[in-house]
Amino acid sequence: MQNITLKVEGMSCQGCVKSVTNVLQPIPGVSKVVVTLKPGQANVEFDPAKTNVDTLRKAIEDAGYDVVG
Ligand SMILES: [Cu+2]
Repeated sequence: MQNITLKVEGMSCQGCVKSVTNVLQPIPGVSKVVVTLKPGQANVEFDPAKTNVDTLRKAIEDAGYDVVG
């Protein structure tokens, strides 16, 4: 298992937190998702054999938020 914290910009309320959580959770290989508003970030635990950071990043961006760093 690999654990990464992505900096997410554009979240303004708990609804956004839920949206980001909801797009990450169903990705195959993702086992744990903790999204926080302040600071705006997503901590994700995933199986690197099944998914990767680019996939996680793209899912967040497709939901309308920016991943920085
Ligand atoms: Cu919101």
